[in-house]
Amino acid sequence: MELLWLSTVFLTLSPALAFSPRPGSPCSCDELPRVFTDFDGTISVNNTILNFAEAVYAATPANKRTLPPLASLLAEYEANITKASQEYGSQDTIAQEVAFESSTLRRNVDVTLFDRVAASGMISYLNSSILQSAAETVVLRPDFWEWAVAASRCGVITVLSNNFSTQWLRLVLRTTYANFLSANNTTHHPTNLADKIEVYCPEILTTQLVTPSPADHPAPLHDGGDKLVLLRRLVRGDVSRTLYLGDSVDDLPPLVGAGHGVLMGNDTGLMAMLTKQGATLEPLVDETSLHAEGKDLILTTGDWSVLASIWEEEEK
Ligand SMILES: *[C@@H]1O[C@H](CO)[C@@H](O)[C@H](O)[C@H]1NC(C)=O
Ligand SMILES: *[C@@H]1O[C@H](CO)[C@@H](O)[C@H](O)[C@H]1NC(C)=O
Ligand SMILES: *[C@@H]1O[C@H](CO)[C@@H](O)[C@H](O)[C@H]1NC(C)=O
Ligand SMILES: *[C@@H]1O[C@H](CO)[C@@H](O)[C@H](O)[C@H]1NC(C)=O
Ligand SMILES: *[C@@H]1O[C@H](CO)[C@@H](O)[C@H](O)[C@H]1NC(C)=O
Ligand SMILES: CC(=O)N[C@H]1CO[C@H](CO)[C@@H](O)[C@@H]1O
Ligand SMILES: CC(=O)N[C@H]1CO[C@H](CO)[C@@H](O)[C@@H]1O
Repeated sequence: MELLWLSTVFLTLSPALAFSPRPGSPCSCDELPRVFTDFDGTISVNNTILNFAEAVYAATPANKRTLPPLASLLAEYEANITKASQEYGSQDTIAQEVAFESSTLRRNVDVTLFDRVAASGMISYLNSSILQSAAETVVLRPDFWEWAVAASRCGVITVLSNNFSTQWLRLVLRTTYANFLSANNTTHHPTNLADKIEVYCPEILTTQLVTPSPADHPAPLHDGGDKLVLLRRLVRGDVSRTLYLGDSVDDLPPLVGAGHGVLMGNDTGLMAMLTKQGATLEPLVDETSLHAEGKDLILTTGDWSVLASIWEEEEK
């Protein structure tokens, strides 16, 4: 089943596969890995599924709210993750944690929530203007767009997300990039960068509320294991020159399964847990960090500023 949808995704989307620095590009991008990144909490400060969910609740007339209040729904979801974790058994090592985050038990928690929200009918009250207002409330981590401007000259940027809507993430990209352009001296920035970022994410919307982009790839990604399987397919199994960025334990399979992993956001609690399970955490300092090797080595950074300087440096 999983293999079936993944091969469908793979076959449909093969044009996005090739890592090809722009012809005539002034930079020497060869030293830099191809980047795959989580969205919620990694590109954004916000867990943007919450901005989206708040918009859904606000749009639905009170007598049509077939789901419990958002806070209760999320508490139930968290309780379901805890229950799955306890049923799964020990997660004392990185390998066990990766296995749990890729397990059917864990995946089903997210699938259950997704299916329940889809079946509630509440999504149907959204419209373009409500979504646009919600997108304006999303805050990105510092220097994401500075990094993306530099990195786009070195090839494709790919988002792998478990969020509920590809259209929603596209709108957030377009909205935050437009705000970034208007706030900066952007004479040499590409105007369509927000549409060049490849986005692989589930799609809960059944109507087109956001102008489509050729880089939209609705795909049933419901846990970190799904992300790693897709990442591997997109590079035809050779992960040696890949980098995955994520902010949470859900991202552990691609964080340790990609060529290199960068944990975004300086989450000290999570960092302590990963160290206890046997991972080696090292701060991302400069370009040499991206060549460091080691089993379960995870680089850490607070925001996109170091990455921006690495990619900008490579262009000179
Ligand atoms: C998004 O993040 C900003 C900055 O941390 C915060 O003020 C806002 O409440 C967040 N929005 C949601 C919906 O979580
Ligand atoms: C939690 O799990 C139960 C049992 O599978 C399910 O009925 C319920 O909808 C789940 N809650 C959420 C919020 O996903
Ligand atoms: C979108 O929905 C809101 C709230 O239900 C409503 O006020 C608004 O008129 C709608 N806009 C469009 C363009 O349909
Ligand atoms: C804006 O960028 C252009 C091109 O790089 C440069 O020539 C110009 O001086 C800059 N303007 C300001 C106000 O920084
Ligand atoms: C994250 O940690 C690094 C290394 O300890 C530090 O240099 C950076 O300032 C921190 N960033 C944030 C946003 O806390
Ligand atoms: C409800 C849900 O699945 N939200 C997910 C949105 O994406 C972030 C990051 O990928 C996950 O941490 C959330 O669990
Ligand atoms: C390079 C640059 O000037 N970046 C600025 C662009 O605008 C944002 C505000 O949206 C600033 O935070 C950046 O520093």
